[in-house]
Amino acid sequence: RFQDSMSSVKRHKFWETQPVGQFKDVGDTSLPNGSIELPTPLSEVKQEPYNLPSPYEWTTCDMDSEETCTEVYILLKNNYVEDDENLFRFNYSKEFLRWALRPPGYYKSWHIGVRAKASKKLVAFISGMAEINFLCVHKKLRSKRLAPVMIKEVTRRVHLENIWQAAYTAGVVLPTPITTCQYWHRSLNPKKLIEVGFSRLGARMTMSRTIKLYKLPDSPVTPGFRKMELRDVLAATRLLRNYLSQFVVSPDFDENDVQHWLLPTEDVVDSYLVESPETHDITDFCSFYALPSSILGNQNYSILKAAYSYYNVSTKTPLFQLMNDALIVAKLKDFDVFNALDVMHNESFLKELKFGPGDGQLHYYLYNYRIQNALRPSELGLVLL
Ligand code: NHW
Repeated sequence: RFQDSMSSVKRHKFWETQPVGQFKDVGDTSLPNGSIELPTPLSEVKQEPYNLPSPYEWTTCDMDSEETCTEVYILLKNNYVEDDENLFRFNYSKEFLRWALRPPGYYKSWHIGVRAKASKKLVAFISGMAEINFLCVHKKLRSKRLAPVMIKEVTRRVHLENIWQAAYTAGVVLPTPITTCQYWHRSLNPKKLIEVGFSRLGARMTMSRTIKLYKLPDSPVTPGFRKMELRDVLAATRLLRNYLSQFVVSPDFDENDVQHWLLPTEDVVDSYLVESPETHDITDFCSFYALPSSILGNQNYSILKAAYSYYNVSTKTPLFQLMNDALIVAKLKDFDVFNALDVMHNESFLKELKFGPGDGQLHYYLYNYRIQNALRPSELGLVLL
């Protein structure tokens, strides 16, 4: 077959052994949607951890401990995801990590670290929330096949809780994405973005015309637009559950989840809603999380402040107007850029609100669940951190 794309020709020695959609099965309509492997009795799940290369040992990272949280923070700050040109690296804050890793009902045993036995230095990390995230191996230990052992170990610990599926995203192509999304970026501080190499001055544009182009009003325009509070959790949960039910893949949030994931936490996550001035009904909702990146090797700036669109629901305020208000409050909070994926109904406002397409793609995956027909990004109702 001559039409195989590069990615489907490439061998994946590890991923070919795992219960995930395989490239060779793409287009085979005889395969059913759903679980690839059936759950096994818990007594048959391997009881001991996988073996690591002998200089290393497993550690469970206690995220309640300030010291351990700092170790995880530093590992990720120095070794986690960079852009293709190595200009920026994610810099998840400690507060963010504590929030992301301790949702309602989380398992401490799913915060898995690897230490060098001799120095006790933390050299790798992976975490499970049955959403798998923060897989990171120290730069000096790359390409030693440590990642497959970590993935097998997190899988084992998830299985021990009688959970058999998981979701994850990655910038790399693996067998087999359920959908591939694109990041879009809305400049809030175009001058800084251009100075640090995040964006470029457009053709036939001057700096002052660019600044004018991205200028926003000083305050939100929608009457009744305000920050979400604890008393809004029930209304926000209803709004979100109703909205998310239309997508092929989406989270099943209850009130506890909404309180944890969406109630504003300073410098971590922010949510706003529209309360009708007449009826006091909550009609619309928008949210974003704060994920700064380190700027590598710039004299003037060390941190890029980025807001990432999270979950947005409009029932009365047009979505583009709601998101325009989200941009306004993000700008007031001094974010440099507002990022959004083309998931859910985001396509409908991206161009109109002057987002530009990024070069990064984000692939979404499910572990042990086959979806034979790839989804369109707009059929996906899931945002991972
Ligand atoms: S994506 C962010 C991942 N982290 C980074 O990019 C940080 C910088 N990079 C690194 O630290 C969000 C290393 O490069 C890592 C790979 C550790 C990525 N996902 O050890 P080796 C997440 O955290 C495969 C999955 O030699 P390395 C999501 C690769 O294809 N697999 O490589 C995490 C190859 O396998 P193959 C990935 O560079 C989801 C093998 O690893 C991957 O030293 C995890 C090579 O290993 C990635 N991002 O370390 C899966 N990157 O078959 C969860 C590479 O191709 C699954 N690989 O030969 C679900 C589990 C739970 C199930 C429960 C039922």
